[in-house]
Amino acid sequence: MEQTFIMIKPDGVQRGLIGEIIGRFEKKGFTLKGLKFTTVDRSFAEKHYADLSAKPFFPGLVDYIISGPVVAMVWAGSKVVTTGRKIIGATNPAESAPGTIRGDYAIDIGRNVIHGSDSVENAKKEIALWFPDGVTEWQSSLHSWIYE
Ligand code: DAT
Ligand code: MG
Repeated sequence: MEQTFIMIKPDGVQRGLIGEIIGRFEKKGFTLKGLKFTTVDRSFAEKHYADLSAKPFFPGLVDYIISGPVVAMVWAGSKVVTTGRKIIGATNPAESAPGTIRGDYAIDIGRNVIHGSDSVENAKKEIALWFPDGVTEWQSSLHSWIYE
């Protein structure tokens, strides 16, 4: 099954959105495979966002990600990378549709509550970075009620 890396950013944690966000992925039918409540240091955050290192907002982005605890997760399911991005909404909350996480809970692009991998390839890289010891393999007993 396809996997994606989802992270509730420090603002999402501080604003008490952990349960709400996990609930959206859970109720959709995706399967939780990894979960970690942690803070990361500057060099780790820079590695996670390495592709954006040339952007003018990069230093502020890294400061924000290391400013408090985050919830790092691996979710599995059919097309979970693309569907996860749809659940999250557009990068800029001003353009995120209502009903998406960013559309419902964020205003500024630099406080957009949640991260989700943008491709299967990047999901693999991000999962390897955040969960070097692997994830928890299991199959939900609901599987046959969610997939035909
Ligand atoms: P996404 O998080 O939707 O995958 P991204 O990978 O392009 O978006 O950028 C990572 C994060 O960087 C994004 O969630 C918020 C921040 N960011 C992106 N573009 C920005 C901009 N123009 N100004 C400020 N922050 C920005
Ligand atoms: Mg991205």
